Amino acid sequence: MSALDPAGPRAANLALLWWVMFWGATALFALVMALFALAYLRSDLVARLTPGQWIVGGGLVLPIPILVLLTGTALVLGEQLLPRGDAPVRIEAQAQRWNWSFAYPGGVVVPGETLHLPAGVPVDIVVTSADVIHSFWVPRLGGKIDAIPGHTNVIRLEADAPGIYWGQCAEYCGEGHDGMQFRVEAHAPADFAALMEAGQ
Ligand SMILES: [Cu+2]
Repeated sequence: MSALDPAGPRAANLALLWWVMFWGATALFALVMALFALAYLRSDLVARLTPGQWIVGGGLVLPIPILVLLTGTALVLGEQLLPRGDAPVRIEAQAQRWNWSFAYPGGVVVPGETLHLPAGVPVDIVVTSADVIHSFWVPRLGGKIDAIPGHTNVIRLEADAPGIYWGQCAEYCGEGHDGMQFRVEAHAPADFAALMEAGQ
């Protein structure tokens, strides 16, 4: 159930962003440590820099390219996650302490507490809550979104291939929160269509 083990294009975006942030932070840390070491080992060299050079170097030259890179990556990758237009499939998910229920288009009922999806196509999940604020999260398929009573939030997910994935409530909601998992099953599109047919 790791967000760093993506199984769909949206989760892949998020994992890539994580790695960019991780390596960006690592590079910055290494740079600061190198300057720190330099100050000890070659203090004569460091002492030659004027305060103005420190301010321009450390306050402008160093952070601007890094901020442009990190913010730019976050904007481009995050933008691609937005649910633009209508996805081919729209499924409602309702959270309640401490489980999830799912409703399919056309009043289709699928027994069990599994969220069924077609693989290879974007799916919009319309998320709400019956009681307190929860959060809908399937780490391997996409980001997370709040489940708020009296309000619906839409998140778009996509699974590359059929398989079983797991979701978890990501907002502390009481003593049953840690057990508030749900099973997600992605089917080949024909199998998903058959499942919807059978549930009518
Ligand atoms: Cu919770």
